[in-house]
Amino acid sequence: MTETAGVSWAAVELGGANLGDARLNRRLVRVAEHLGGQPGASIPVACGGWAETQAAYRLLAHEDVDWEAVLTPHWECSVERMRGQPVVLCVQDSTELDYTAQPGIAGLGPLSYLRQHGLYVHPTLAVTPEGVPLGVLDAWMWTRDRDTFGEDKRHWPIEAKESMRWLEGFERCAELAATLPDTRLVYVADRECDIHEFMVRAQREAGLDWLIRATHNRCLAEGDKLWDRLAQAPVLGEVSFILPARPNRPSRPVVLTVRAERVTLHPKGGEPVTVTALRAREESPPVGVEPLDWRLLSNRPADTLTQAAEWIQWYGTRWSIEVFFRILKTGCRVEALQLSTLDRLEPALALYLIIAWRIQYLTLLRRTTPELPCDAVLDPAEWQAVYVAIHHQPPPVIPPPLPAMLGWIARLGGHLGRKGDGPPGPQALWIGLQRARDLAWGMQLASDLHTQSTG
Ligand SMILES: [Mn+2]
Repeated sequence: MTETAGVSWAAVELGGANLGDARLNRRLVRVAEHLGGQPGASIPVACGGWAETQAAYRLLAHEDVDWEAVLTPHWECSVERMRGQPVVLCVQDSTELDYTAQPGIAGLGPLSYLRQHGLYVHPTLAVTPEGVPLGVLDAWMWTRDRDTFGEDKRHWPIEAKESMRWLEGFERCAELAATLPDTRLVYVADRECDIHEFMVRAQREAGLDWLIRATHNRCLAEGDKLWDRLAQAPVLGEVSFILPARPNRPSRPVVLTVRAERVTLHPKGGEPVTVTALRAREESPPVGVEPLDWRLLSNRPADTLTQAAEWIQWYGTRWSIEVFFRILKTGCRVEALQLSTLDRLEPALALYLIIAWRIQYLTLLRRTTPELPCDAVLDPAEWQAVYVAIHHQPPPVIPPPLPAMLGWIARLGGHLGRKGDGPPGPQALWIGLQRARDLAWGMQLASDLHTQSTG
């Protein structure tokens, strides 16, 4: 594509790449522009031609291009976005990527079942407490071993277990926390992270707070059990909020009774760990509805209702990573990627992690930063094309505000914007963004032809 007036988002986000060769660095940016322009398309369709497609495949196959090299420049940009924030939640979770439909990809392993074929990804998403994603900080990827599949691994050392990902992810956040003295980082994870070795490791780290959901009724130092103790812990008060809708749950107002107590977990033969245990429970849910009941653990005290309410809100923000996975799988369709080996799939997935983050970032900015001009996140060619398509007028000199622009992009993506439709979601935005990219390309082409015929 011919050059546009400004610098593309991919050049900003990945321009700092160091793949050991300037041409390779430039190719990474170009491939990201192509794939990001049509996130749901196959690589050949997104690249828009055989030569560009070949260049993308060569990039992914290059021995110096692995997933970490692809993510490194994005990490650096993410850290800069985090720097201005008082609090950043480092949310981790795992998801499986199923390539059973493509048995030809070498290097994959079984998933939940031996007949499945794929890999696991365990990213860390940096999110503000309001839910604005700031970047992907880590992306542990692993495959299961066919030979030990189904074996009882409980006696395995933690280093050999898949659970190690939670500790490794914690280490990575702790390293980051040391470089961000003015930002408080909080590691947030779901029940899968209720691992004693994790808490032992985490209690040695002063610079990183953590908040996880409990799943085990653990033994306490005094000989009683965690669930019993929590049931009798002092009530701090009540918090009420509107529980947002989820795929299989409508939105509803909830009132949670909050209890918290400092306890020492002491498993037989294990190291004692002192934590705050908090329980937030819906005492009178609507008839026939499962009550909300969260048991959370953290290194920090929760002595007041205000502190406890903050934790509950932060744990609620963990949902951002589920939305992120949806964008990655449904929006970017990464499980349809057709590559011959895991070595090529991993850098491609790293690119799509960045693309998925960008879609989520754009969606959330609409709600949180009304004063931001649209060129803060969109390419000039993109926003100008959207403006022309919606208004049938030349674009203004001053870029319109981002929320208005995202509304127009969502309209291109099928969001009707009627009263009661609510704000556009990621789907309308990613479809709209693809259309914006096509429109920008068409306008550029028309303008080039015009220049040729008149010049
Ligand atoms: Mn999980």
